[in-house]
Amino acid sequence: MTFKLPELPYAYDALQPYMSAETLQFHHDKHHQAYVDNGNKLIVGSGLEGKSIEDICVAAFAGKNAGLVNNIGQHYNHTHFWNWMKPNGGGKTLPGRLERLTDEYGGFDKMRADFLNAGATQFGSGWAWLAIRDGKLEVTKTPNGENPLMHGSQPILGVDVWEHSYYIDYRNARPKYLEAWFDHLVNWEYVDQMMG
Ligand code: MN3
Repeated sequence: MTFKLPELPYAYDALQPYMSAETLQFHHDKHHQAYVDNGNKLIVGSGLEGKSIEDICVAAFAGKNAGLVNNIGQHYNHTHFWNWMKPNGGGKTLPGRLERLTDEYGGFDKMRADFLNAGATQFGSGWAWLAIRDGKLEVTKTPNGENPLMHGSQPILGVDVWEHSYYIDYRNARPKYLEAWFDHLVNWEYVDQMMG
């Protein structure tokens, strides 16, 4: 099986003013495409051909295959990242299951603050996450192309904190990007779908 770049689920300019068309053109058409192309090359001869992308993430991390971890990991992460955003997203109204888990976690404001802090404090490139572990919500961060699947939990929301995700629109102001992203772009229905 060969992985393919998915189409964006909205127009390039649909997330303005919080994420520009220029950012999406570079991020989707150039960066994500490169992960797909490199991942497809690296998977040949790895013994993981034909496995699901989730299984490849887990096996590549366990096998310390850094090339696959980063490129197939980034393909997984970005495929969901486009869907974790939508025009007129954000807000505090969560789907029922997620609202219950968030209440158990300590409430929406604590979850938001912990998620933004995880993104702001990930040193260098990486991601901040909401994930489910043993039926409970957790907030985590990972470097480079890693994701929670590789660390034993189910990702349900992730934000890309590589500079290519925000530098055109926010320059070095990563916390401003994170706040705008969380408050105006998150597609909570897709987060709910990721809970299975
Ligand atoms: Mn990216």
